[in-house]
Amino acid sequence: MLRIWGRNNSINVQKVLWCCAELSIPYERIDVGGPFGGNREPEYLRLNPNSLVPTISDGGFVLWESNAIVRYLAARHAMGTMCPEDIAERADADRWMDWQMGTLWASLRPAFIGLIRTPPENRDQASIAAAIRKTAESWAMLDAHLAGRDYVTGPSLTMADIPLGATAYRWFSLDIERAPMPNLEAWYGRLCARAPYRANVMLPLS
Ligand SMILES: N[C@@H](CCC(=O)N[C@@H](CS)C(=O)NCC(=O)O)C(=O)O
Repeated sequence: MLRIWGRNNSINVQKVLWCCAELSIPYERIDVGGPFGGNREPEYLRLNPNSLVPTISDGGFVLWESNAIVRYLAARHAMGTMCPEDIAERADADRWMDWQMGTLWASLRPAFIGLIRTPPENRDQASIAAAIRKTAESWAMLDAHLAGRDYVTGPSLTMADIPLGATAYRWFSLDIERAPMPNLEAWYGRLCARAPYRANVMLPLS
C-alpha cells in the first residue's frame, strides 16, 4: 500500500492527501514534521534528505517534492483525466503547478507564516503587507485565466488544480482585505463543493 509521511496540516502534504482522495487511492499516513518531529531522524533522512514532508513510498519507489508526487499519482492512477494525456495539455498543467510553487506560494508564504504562525507582537507588518500585495497580483493573473474555465486547464479538475487549490484555501482563510476576483472566487467555490477538498484541505489553520 502507498505510504505517506507527513503531518496533515502541511500545505504540501495536503496536496498529496487531496489527490489520493480524488482518485480513491488507499494509503497509510505516518505523522512526521512539526510537533511530531521525526524528520531529522537518520531513518527519515535516508528517504528524504531534505528533512521535509511529504515523502511517499509506493511499492518501494520513494519520492519527495509534493508537486512531483501529485504528478506521479495522477499519471499512475488517472492518465487521461487528472493527468492530461495530450503533451501540450499536460505541459499547461505542469506550468501552473510550477507557478504555484515558484511564484504564488513563494509570495504568500511570508504572509501565512506571519499571520498564522507568528504571535501578533512579533509580526513584521511591512513584510506581511508586501507579501499580500504581491500575492494579490498573482491571483489576479489566475483570475483572468479562469474566465470561461471551470477549472485551471479546462472543464474538469486536473492535477493543476491541486497545488493551486491548497494555496487558495490559505489565501481565502486569512483575515485580510481582498479585492473581488469573480472567476477565482467561482473556481474556489467549485473546489469547496468537493468532499475530498473539504476533508483534506479545509482544516483549521495552524
Ligand atoms: N518543495 C517541498 C517543500 C516541502 C516543505 O517545505 N515542507 C514543510 C511543510 S509544508 C516541512 O516539511 N516543514 C518542516 C516540518 O514540517 O517539520 C515540497 O513541495 O514537498
